[in-house]
Amino acid sequence: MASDLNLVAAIFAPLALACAIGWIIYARRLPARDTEPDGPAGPTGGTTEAGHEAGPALPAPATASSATQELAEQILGGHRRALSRGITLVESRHPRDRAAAAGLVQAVFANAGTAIRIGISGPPGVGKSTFSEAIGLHAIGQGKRVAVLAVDPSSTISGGSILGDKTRMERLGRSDNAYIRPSPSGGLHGGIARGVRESVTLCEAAGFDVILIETMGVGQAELAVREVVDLVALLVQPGAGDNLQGIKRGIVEIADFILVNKADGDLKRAAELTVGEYKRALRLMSPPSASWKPEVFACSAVDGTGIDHAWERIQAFEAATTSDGSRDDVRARQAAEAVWSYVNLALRESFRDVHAESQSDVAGWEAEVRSGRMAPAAAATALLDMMRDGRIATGTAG
Ligand SMILES: Nc1nc2c(ncn2[C@@H]2O[C@H](COP(=O)(O)OP(=O)(O)O)[C@@H](O)[C@H]2O)c(=O)[nH]1
Ligand SMILES: [Mg+2]
Repeated sequence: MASDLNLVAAIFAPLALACAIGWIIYARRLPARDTEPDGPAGPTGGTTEAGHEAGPALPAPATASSATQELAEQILGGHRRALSRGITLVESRHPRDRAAAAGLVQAVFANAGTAIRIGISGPPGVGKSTFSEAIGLHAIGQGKRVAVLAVDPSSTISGGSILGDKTRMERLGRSDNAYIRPSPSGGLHGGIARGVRESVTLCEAAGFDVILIETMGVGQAELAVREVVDLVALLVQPGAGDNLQGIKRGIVEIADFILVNKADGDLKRAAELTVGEYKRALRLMSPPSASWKPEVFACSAVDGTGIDHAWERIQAFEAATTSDGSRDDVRARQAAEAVWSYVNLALRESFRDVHAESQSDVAGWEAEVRSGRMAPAAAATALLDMMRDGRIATGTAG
């Protein structure tokens, strides 16, 4: 015990000394940096002259630039190219786009929130894209306007799979009442692509009242999509008898619907058996929402079996969760959660965009942690202190 403490002291004393010296050196450089025309200053600087000290500040994006305002109006007018440009903006990884993206979303925000948001999950090849097209066309037949946001895992690897999805949804893509947007999975944060929540808002503002979000078939994304949708439909393969053992319980637990797809041809019988197995398995699990008991049924995205039923049950879900208020509760929680996810992301990015002089510090602390010399929490504290001292480039809004 005592020797442990000695060891810790032996490791930390030089580190603490190094940090202290580092702070002194950097603190002396601070004034020079504060004069840079670098947009809003860091958390410790410039707040008084900006007048931010009076109460909770209103979101800066409320003052969208005229270009952003124009784009917002075009989106509200239902212009597809504007919608695509808007989505590109909210997906952007450039910190300099962040303010414009937030301004755009804020400018249309009052006109959003109107769609039913549906997550389509399941392993690659199960038929998510085919199902999205089938149910999308069905909904359009019922007078709806449908947007599909497809996050493709393989797009960054093969570069070709987005095209594959587009061809798969060719019929839907031809409809004036559909909008299909494949998103590269490159900008993942928290498992879903960057900007998905904002893209949903933009699609709603453009008048789409059904939003389908096809997630990549990996566990993390399937859990994360729950943060932006009202309901999750999990597609599974027929004949899952043996691999029912291997079902990722967590993923089944987030599903409001389990759809055994490909219930056609030779697989019809297997699909029915699989439905029974999932129904039995679900009885042992707790439903994701108190106001909805998950449903299991078979469908075929190819021959259309069960698609009308799926749509009818989705609407039943919508009716049940809007009338008891649970949908709004869920959305409120999602939105609040999203605030912290952005803060999280922006903080991380601030460290990525750290001032050149401090870059070696950031790298140094990470190296200390990697090598096992420093505890992660201590490094995080040191990094946050750096930010408080203004040695991090937080002025990325411009
Ligand atoms: N037999 C049959 N094949 C299907 C069905 N749905 C999709 N497929 C096929 O399964 C393959 C993968 O479909 P896709 O929609 O791209 O799957 P995703 O990776 O989950 O998006 C394609 O060859 C589809 O034609 C279905 O209901 N029945
Ligand atoms: Mg697909």
